[in-house]
Amino acid sequence: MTEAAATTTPEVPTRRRTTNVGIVGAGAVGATIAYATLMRGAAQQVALFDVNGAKARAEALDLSHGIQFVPMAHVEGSDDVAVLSDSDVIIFTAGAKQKPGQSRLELAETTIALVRQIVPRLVEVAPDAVHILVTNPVDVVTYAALKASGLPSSRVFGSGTVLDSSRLRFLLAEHTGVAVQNVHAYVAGEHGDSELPLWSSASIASVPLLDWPGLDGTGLLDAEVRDRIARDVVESAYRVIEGKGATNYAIGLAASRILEAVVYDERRVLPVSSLLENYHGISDVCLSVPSLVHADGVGDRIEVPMTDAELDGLRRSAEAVRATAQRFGL
Ligand code: 6V0
Repeated sequence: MTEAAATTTPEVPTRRRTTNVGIVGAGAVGATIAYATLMRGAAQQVALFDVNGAKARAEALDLSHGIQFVPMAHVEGSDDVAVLSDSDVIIFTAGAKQKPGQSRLELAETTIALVRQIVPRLVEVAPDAVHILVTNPVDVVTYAALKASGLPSSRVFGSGTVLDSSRLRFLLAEHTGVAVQNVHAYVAGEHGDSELPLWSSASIASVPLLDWPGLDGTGLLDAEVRDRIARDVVESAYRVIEGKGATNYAIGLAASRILEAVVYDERRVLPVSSLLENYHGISDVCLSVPSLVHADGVGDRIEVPMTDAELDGLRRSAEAVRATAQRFGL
């Protein structure tokens, strides 16, 4: 054996290539998603795009001043969409706030016009990106973005009921006294009033939720308690907004968690909102159901077994979202 052949090359750690994340809208939600993403080290380049350039630049500067304390990253902000060039993932949070006297429907109309105007530009500057929509009404906005993008449906999906499911798990954990990590339950359907918890497939520490005996007989989950918790999930956003004008922290964490599932090709099951094709017979509507999220976006939807009542609820939710979409000519 020659001397050269005997020499072993020292192992050079393979570095993951840089992940670029673009955020559209540097408001309360967009800036908090950027913050959560940096804290979790999910991206090395974070770009904020907002029509309000001063705000985008200021948020980027503020975040940059904290880079010393998080995994390495670079943050930029601009009112030029080119700042999002070559993003691997784009998270869309832009939206007008409700003006005095403006109805929710009018607001939705403005938002959909915004999506139709911006999304084709995003596809131009970042042709390979996976798009995650957060702006409300998120299911209809996702559908509009998908149509405007011309991309395969796997690459355009909404944060959907990931946040609502996390609220549900929090409330169940509080009620039962079991850590939220051991509570497994999904909210499916619209991110909004017609959403529904999938009680029949939920479990706590491997015990089916509907059979949960309670710790020492406390924390039982009878129909009355379940109804109250389901109502709380829907109303909790209104309560936060009443107190502080917006919700940003939980959605910031939820969106950065979805982002990680894409960036790390996790195949994690998350209830994101995507175009359904014959999911329990439901088609051509963006709606949240437990789905695999990986590097190419959203993959298989999990056909969770449902009771007749749950299926009815999901179909009603699909109808509600479809009706709104049709109102805007989608
Ligand atoms: P915000 O603080 O008003 O921020 C919106 C930002 O969008 C502002 O900075 C605007 O300048 C910017 N913007 C407006 N038009 C454009 C444009 N054409 N191009 C670029 N930027 C633009 O709102 P906030 O951040 O509180 O909320 C953003 C959206 O997220 C709203 O639609 C919320 O309803 C929605 N949320 C969705 C949640 C979910 O679970 N899906 C949860 C919370 C909020």
